[in-house]
Amino acid sequence: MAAMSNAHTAHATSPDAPVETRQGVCNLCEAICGLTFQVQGKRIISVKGNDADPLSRGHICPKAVALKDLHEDPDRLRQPVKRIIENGQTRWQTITWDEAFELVVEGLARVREQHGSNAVAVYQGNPSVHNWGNITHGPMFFGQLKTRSRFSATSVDQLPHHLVSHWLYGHQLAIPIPDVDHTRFMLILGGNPLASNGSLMTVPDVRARFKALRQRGGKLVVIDPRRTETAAVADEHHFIDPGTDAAWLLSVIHTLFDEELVSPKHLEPLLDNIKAVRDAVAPFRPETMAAHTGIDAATTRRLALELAQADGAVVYGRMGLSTQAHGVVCQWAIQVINLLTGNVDREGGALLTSPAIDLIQTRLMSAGHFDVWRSRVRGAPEFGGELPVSVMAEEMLTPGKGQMRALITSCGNPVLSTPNGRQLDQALSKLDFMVSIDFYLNETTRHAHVILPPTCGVEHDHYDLVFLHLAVRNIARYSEAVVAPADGALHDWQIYTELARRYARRIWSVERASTRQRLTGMLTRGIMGRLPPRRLLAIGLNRAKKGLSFKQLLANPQGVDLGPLRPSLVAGLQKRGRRIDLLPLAIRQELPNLMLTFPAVATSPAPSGERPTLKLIGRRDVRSNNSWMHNSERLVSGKPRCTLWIHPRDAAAQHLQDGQTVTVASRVGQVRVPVHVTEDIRPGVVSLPHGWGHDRAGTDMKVAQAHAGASINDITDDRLTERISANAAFSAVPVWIEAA
Ligand SMILES: Nc1nc2c(c(=O)[nH]1)N[C@H]1C(S)=C(S)[C@@H](COP(=O)(O)OP(=O)(O)OC[C@H]3O[C@@H](n4cnc5c(=O)[nH]c(N)nc54)[C@H](O)[C@@H]3O)O[C@H]1N2
Ligand SMILES: Nc1nc2c(c(=O)[nH]1)N[C@H]1C(S)=C(S)[C@@H](COP(=O)(O)OP(=O)(O)OC[C@H]3O[C@@H](n4cnc5c(=O)[nH]c(N)nc54)[C@H](O)[C@@H]3O)O[C@H]1N2
Ligand code: SF4
Ligand SMILES: [Mo]
Repeated sequence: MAAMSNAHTAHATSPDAPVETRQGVCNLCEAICGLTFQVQGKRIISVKGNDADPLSRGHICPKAVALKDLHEDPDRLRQPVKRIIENGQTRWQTITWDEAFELVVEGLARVREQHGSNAVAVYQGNPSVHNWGNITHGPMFFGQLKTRSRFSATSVDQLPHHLVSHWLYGHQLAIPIPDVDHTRFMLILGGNPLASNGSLMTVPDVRARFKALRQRGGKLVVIDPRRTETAAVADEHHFIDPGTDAAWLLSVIHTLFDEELVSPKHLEPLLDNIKAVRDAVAPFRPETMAAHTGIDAATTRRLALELAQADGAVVYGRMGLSTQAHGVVCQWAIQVINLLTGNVDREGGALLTSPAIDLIQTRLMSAGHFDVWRSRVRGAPEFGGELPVSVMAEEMLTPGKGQMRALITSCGNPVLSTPNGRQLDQALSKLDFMVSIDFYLNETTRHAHVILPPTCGVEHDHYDLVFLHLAVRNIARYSEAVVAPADGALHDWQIYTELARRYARRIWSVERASTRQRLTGMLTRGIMGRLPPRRLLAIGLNRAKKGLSFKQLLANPQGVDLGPLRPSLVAGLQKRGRRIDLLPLAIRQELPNLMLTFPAVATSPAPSGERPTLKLIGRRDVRSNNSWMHNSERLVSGKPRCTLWIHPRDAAAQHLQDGQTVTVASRVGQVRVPVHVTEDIRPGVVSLPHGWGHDRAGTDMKVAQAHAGASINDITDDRLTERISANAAFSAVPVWIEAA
């Protein structure tokens, strides 16, 4: 690829500029740690945890320091670029924002005119929820596309949580958060907060919090096919066969009934269908399930008893549970256990938060809807207006009416992060038009015709609309930008504002709209374009009437403590005259099938016909952040982290030595990676982290290329999905290995 003219003077600064201290935040993961930066002009000198922060209390991990690397990265795009093909060679040319916006609007509008609005697809990746300008101003643009072809990282992640909360508590974001600071019994399945720093549970400094849990006499139990960093600090760890958690959780519910441990207490008057649940779980005896899960019946019965008897207990399940064939049943069963033991909406159990800006009460986020329409090719259900991303490539590759021909990606790298990424890679190369809002030329954005690069995290302000909703303690915290952006740089929200304005003008020059529609649109865009996120926050706080003002937030950049989590769910439901139906129809229908589908994995024979089938699972590392912080030398240096964990028994069966390179093959493809032979993984299971595979041609991330690794999603399977929601099923993918 030709060199890019990419002046990276943003961090240049004069040596005699004063050194200043600024309080900011790390927006890389859900822990949202408060940070103290030392800056000189536009140069970041140091990054430290902020001891005064009421939530993160000084916590910091290696990734926060890499915010400086991201800011200074010479490979980071700082001006829009367009892709040009000259003599068969791809070249990226820097263009003005004006030209870029016009190209994008024209490219999208043309596809819409020729093929209809659903031919334009959208994929919004994970940082969309870590960068509030996307939430405040993105909808203004995306709404105008009037497309049903919307996708996001939700369907490779937490979709089952939303669906279950939507059913049980009436809102997709009504997700009860573990009261880690007060619980006396915490059972974690499929989550590794010591590496991930918590998810759907914003819990910075989690190591200290777990230590405190044990010091007050509480107990921490981990169920995971791997002996994880979290398992290492727990009282107990039990290996489970991947993909079988639903059977185990159902056997826990069975035990609660069987041993008369059901005691919903304050929840009792709200619960419907308790008896129906008892009947539905009757076949799931711990004694029978043990053969599937690998957890013996005595352990299951004991854990159910300890859980029921603890004065404040909580079961919590994350990624490893949501992204498996029975992810929805898993997340449903967890809620049912917490409800039947009276642990929802009580101190030490699981509680809703009371954020200063409440996305539920303000109706900024919809309650959610399910299966109102389905995808064209496979018939997968929508949730909340989005289709599961496992179907995105086939919708682009399958001809016919409604075929997707244009794509907008924002904050996402689906080529590395969605199942069967190679297929998507191909599909993207065939699109009529693609635009990416991203500051890297990476595995996904290299297919774009135009890339619009926003500012990076330290260059804009923050208020965490999403993760303050999910935090284990209520706080409010507004952080100003740490360093000023380069002249002419645009924030994500400004990009959306401009796209919205120009797209409306372009579309309405040919499409019909009523005068009223036009006027409302113009008014909304006119007002929103003048209101940066911080002004909206000030207005929101004012309206919320919780006695907290934007001025107060400005005066307390370390954050304002709003206290521990307090019961509010029951009162909220009662106010709305709502009850909790313990057995939603889809679950009622699914449970009888559950046993028939074990093992919950594809059964195609091994390519060689002989090699044993192993079950592939994922892994996160504290120094890695999904697919995109790999261009920081300080994070990727050292031992290679993209290794395949394998048990000594399975290694011996194929005469593999530690460090040896193997080929891992699945139905959809293969990768080559070194093995790490370890007893920390269950026999029959192998584990590979995601987000790697930076050796594709045409990217421009030099550090990442030098530490390429391989992409697990070249072997995960777009046909393996969660049975109800069609969320990606990354756990228990059948694979075969062979010395390379
Ligand atoms: N350092 C770092 N932190 C991150 C991220 C990152 O990439 N790096 N990503 C962020 C994001 S986007 C998210 S969503 C969160 C996710 O946060 P977590 O859910 O805590 O993520 P993981 O560390 O992947 O933990 C998943 C666990 O599930 C286990 N597992 C896999 N299959 C099964 C199974 O079938 N049953 C059971 N019981 N366990 C299983 C895996 O071994 C692993 O330990 O992390 C966030 N934080
Ligand atoms: N096999 C397997 N696959 C997985 C997972 C797994 O555990 N196993 N985990 C899944 C999970 S939980 C998630 S959340 C997804 C994540 O996958 P994605 O959401 O698709 O992508 P990320 O890897 O988070 O990449 C983020 C992209 O956004 C860009 N970016 C960063 N900040 C900003 C910003 O402020 N504005 C804009 N416009 N762009 C920005 C980065 O340059 C990068 O290109 O991966 C999923 N894929
Ligand atoms: S745990 Fe690390 S990556 Fe996550 S917010 Fe805190 S400093 Fe950032
Ligand atoms: Mo995620």
